[in-house]
Amino acid sequence: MPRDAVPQPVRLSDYRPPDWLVDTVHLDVRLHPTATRILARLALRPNPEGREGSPIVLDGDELSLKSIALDGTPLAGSAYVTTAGTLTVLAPPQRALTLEIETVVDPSANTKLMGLYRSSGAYCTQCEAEGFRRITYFPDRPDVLAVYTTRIEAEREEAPVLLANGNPVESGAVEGTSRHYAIWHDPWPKPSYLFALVGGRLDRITDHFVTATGKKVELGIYVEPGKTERAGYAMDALKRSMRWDEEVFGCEYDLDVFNIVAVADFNMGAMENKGLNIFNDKYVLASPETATDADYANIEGIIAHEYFHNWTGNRITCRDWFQLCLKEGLTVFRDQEFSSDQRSRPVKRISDVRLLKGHQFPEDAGPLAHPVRPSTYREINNFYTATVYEKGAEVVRMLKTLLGEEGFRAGMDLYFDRHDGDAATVEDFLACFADANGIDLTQFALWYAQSGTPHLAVSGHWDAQARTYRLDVVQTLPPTPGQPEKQPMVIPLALGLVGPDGNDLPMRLDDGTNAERGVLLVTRPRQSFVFRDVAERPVASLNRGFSAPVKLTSDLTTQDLVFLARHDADPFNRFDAAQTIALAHLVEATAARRTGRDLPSPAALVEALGATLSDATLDPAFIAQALSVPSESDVAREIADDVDPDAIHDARQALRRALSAALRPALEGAYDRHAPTGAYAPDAASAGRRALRNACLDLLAAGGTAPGLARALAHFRDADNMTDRFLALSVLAHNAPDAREEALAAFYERFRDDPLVVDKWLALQAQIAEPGTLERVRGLTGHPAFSWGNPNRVRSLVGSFAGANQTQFNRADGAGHDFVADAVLELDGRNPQVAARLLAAFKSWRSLEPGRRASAERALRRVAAKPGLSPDVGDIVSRSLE
Ligand code: 0A1
Ligand code: ZN
Repeated sequence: MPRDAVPQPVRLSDYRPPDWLVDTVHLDVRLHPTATRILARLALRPNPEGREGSPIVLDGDELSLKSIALDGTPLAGSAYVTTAGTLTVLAPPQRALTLEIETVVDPSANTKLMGLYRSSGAYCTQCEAEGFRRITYFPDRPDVLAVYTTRIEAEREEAPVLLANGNPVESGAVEGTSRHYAIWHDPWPKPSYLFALVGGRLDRITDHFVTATGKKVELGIYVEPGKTERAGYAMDALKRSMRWDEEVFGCEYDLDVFNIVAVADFNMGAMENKGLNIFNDKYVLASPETATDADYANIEGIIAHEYFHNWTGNRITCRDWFQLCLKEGLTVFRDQEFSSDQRSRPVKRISDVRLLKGHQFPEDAGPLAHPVRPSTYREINNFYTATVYEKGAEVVRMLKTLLGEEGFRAGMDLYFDRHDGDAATVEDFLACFADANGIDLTQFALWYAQSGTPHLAVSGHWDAQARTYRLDVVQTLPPTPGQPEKQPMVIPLALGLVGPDGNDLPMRLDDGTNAERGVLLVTRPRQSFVFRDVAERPVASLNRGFSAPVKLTSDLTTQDLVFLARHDADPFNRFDAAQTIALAHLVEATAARRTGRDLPSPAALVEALGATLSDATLDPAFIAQALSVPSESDVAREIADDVDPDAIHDARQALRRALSAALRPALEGAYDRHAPTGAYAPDAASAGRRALRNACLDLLAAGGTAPGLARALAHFRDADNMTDRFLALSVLAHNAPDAREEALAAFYERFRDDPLVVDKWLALQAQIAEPGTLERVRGLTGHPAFSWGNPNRVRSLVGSFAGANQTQFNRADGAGHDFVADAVLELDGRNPQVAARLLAAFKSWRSLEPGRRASAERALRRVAAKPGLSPDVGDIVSRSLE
């Protein structure tokens, strides 16, 4: 396919089973830096469910075909045809047969990082979603499951380590040469997207795990030479994940070995290849000097995520890519639960919801909105989104809320039982929960089909005489691209009625039933729920634990919210009450900024946060979350229309300054009380203490007051770990223009040889909300530490500028938009996936005020007009402009 051909949309409704199946794949891969030879032997047979008499159509992309033979006989040129994307064997015998195909690829020239490529000299692969076709011709679709045997051969000097999926079978020297080989066999049938191999000069750490039934699994984590000391935490997280999946889901590991390889050049976070996970090294390597507490938590979560895919993704895979959420939403849910069990559940929930609101809600509200299960796509790489992952996880969480712990587990057990070895669909998944619980999930299934964030408007009415409390709920779902009309959803609304003493009142509905597990089922556009025997006016604590991914508005007063922030038994809502006060304040303050009116008073928020700060029963990590006021993009989302990022920034800065002044003694007290007591440890309790101390410092220094900055300088100087050092650096960079350059330079000098730390340095500078930042970022693209070829560097510098610097990306003069558009065009020829992700930063452009909206549109149109765009960027830009 020519690079600029706009691919035809693929539609879910067009799904047909494959015409040919592949039972086994034998690969012989001769690694070479520029000409790697792949000999593939495929055992194929016609699919009884396919179309009779079909040709064999194989996918291929940028392959050089050397030979092809059918049952040992070379195929005549007239017996097959190739196009840029396919190889078709014409009129094949309609029986089991063998194809032997020899291809050559150039891994050193592979800048897309899909298929076989090189990272710091090592060979590695990335096959999801459609990368296997860049290694050999194959029916590269997830419903073709085969058993793979892989022989890898390489110069021993260049690649002493040779890994592939499954179990090791044999290895040795290639007689009379400087080469060696290894053979791996994976007994579990798998789709091609789970294939992987690695060859290189790598160091490793090893350990083992004994499964619930007593089988010993050898564990290995491979890293660049000299970095083994930083792999220990990942290994620990892996073993905890393996145990947890046995205990919580009854899932046991199923091979003799489990290997992880960390590479420096990777398009995404990590990949769950069977028995051979390949990771972006950012999510493996950690030491107290180089990684923050957030990095440790990410490593734990992503190691778990990839490991959990072994059952949800690998043993049960997806029938087609429309079903991506079947593995991703479910596996995110599982990793969230794991981290909740390892750490503080409420704090984990708060940070997950922050992520959801910060990334998924804007996606759902803009031109790139799509259902959790899309019904059409032009480029599947563009659907590894917050909607498929994070909203997909919320949908699974709602199932659990609806069915309860036991009902949910029964559904999961049935799913594992019924579909082990299958390429399944969302319908298959839901049927397991429906069957195991004897319920109908037809309406619930709308969560997979309708895009957009539902809105719930709730009002409460207490009747003192009748001693009843009525909740009126109105449900709406806004139109989204391609979905002008919506049907009402099933919304599990967890709630509590909080009495004047701060305790929950019993909840009895007027039909005599208890609101089961404290959850109301909202299923209609308008619904009322009446509670009886309510002797006192309650305050409704709504959507507890964020039981449904909805935008909720209510008639709660500011006083009610302050009350909930102090007393709610549900920690998430306690947090959320203060955030709601802050958000309302910021929206009002932003409007005041734009019209020159006086800023509103932050007294209610000061009261709520003051109470939180002085509550000794609260977890420090929770207090830290409470202290961090909604982000600029949270405020932009709330305003939704005619957004002026500068006004938002000013309003938010003013609020932080006001909080800093009003809460100073309490903040200083908490800062001092949470000073480190011993050497750094990454556990949740220690991290929580640091988080609180750092949140206090961050507020104390807001606005650059002298005592706050003095504290920050001391914090920077005295830090003995990256969490503290980087927080202090960031406080200085944002608030102390005079101290900034020296601190940034000192930090760079110290960590210049450590690319993952340099990434933090790049990202921080890109986020400074000042007009000089664009020039700084432009300059940094020429810095020796920066490279357009490494996705982590690009995301840190350009991605942070576009995604985490609202005022400078959306500069009034349009220069921020132009810079990012130029970066996208620069990158597209090299790595379309990274370019397309960067371009998605424009997803909220329509909500900007007219001047900025016009400049964003101009930038997008300029991208759209460029000839030869990749399908990835072409797809994002056309949907953004639709
Ligand atoms: N399945 C992986 C995500 C992933 C998707 C595509 C990739 O290609 C570049 C890489 C990774 C996960 O969910 O972790
Ligand atoms: Zn995943």
